Amino acid sequence: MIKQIAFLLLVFLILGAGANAAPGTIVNNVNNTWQNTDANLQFNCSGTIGCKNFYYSLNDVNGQKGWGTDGNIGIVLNYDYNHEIFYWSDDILDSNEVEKLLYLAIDKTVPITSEDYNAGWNKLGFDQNVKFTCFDANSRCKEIVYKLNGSNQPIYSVPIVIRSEGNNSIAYKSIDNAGNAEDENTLHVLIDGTAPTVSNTLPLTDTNKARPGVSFDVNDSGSGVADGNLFVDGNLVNPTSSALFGTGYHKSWDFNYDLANGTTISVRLRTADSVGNNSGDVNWSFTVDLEAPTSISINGPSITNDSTPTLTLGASDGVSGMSGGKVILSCNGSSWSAPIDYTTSYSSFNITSGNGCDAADGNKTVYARFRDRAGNWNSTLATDSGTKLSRSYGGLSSCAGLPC
Ligand SMILES: [Ca+2]
Ligand SMILES: [Ca+2]
Ligand SMILES: [Ca+2]
Repeated sequence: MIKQIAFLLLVFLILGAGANAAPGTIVNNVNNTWQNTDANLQFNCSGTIGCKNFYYSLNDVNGQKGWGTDGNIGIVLNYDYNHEIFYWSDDILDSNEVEKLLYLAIDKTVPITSEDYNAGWNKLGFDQNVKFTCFDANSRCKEIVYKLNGSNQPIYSVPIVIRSEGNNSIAYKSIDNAGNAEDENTLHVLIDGTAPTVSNTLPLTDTNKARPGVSFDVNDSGSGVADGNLFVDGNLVNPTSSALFGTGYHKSWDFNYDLANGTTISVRLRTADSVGNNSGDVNWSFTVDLEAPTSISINGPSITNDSTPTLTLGASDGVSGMSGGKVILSCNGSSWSAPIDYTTSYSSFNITSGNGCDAADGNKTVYARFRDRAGNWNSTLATDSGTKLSRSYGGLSSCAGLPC
């Protein structure tokens, strides 16, 4: 029995001395998820009698490297792919290791977000949906994040609904499963609920022009003025919007024939912005006054020691009238005071200085010119040849020029 055991042990030792265990290759730096950087794989081999060759198949391309003496082989993967690597080693007695397989996924490419929304101006009262779609060819999309008017929002999941008037900004980007983040994009949802405003309607209530220009300003805070119809005395004078509106929104239209004195004209303007908000009718009217004031007069005290004596003024006007009219005064008929509102009694004109006046005692002459509300002066400003009234003053005291 002992002999039999000894024999079996001897056989085992002999067989064991002649057998050779295949080498074992391991790999480091393997990331089991998608990564957005290059992969530097480090292979190491261990074998009882020394590793000889390293064999690999990278994405069906075969390669071979000798182990040499350092026992370390590196392979760099630097492009997007879910890389498939078969690898094994043999040793100096050509014992082959069983083939091994690893996958390594690289994605260095950012995802792309597409958007679906109405890019132009929209009318208030209608929901505006903004839909985002993310595309990523490798690791696939993880999430879409966005900010609405600068405020961070929950992860995008369903179409965003915008209802607020104004310029609503949405900044957004997608992120993939490897952590690649797209550069932020911004879109704008434009909603306009405010009608255009009309201002500076001219002429005012009266004009002194026989062919006045009808003009107005239109502005719109949102989508812009897009349409307008101007009616003068009930007649549509500018039937097309392009003729009315451009970039400045100040428009005018001139009569091409003379209007008679006393004619009253009514004007109606209808405007709308680009999304249809309507200003409604804007109405104004004016009357043509082509005649200067009449029955003009100026009177003052016959003698005074007051450098600003009370002047009694008078004028009448047939169409626009003197309410809102003006007066200018002068001592020589050529140098005039600034216009003052028309009044029948005025005591602020200094007859001893300025406007052609001097400080000397003696007779003074004061000239007056009158303008009606529509702007008609009773003579031109450039000369004194028009209608003027004068009044002589005398006997200014020795303290002339000073209120004594
Ligand atoms: Ca990607
Ligand atoms: Ca508007
Ligand atoms: Ca008049």
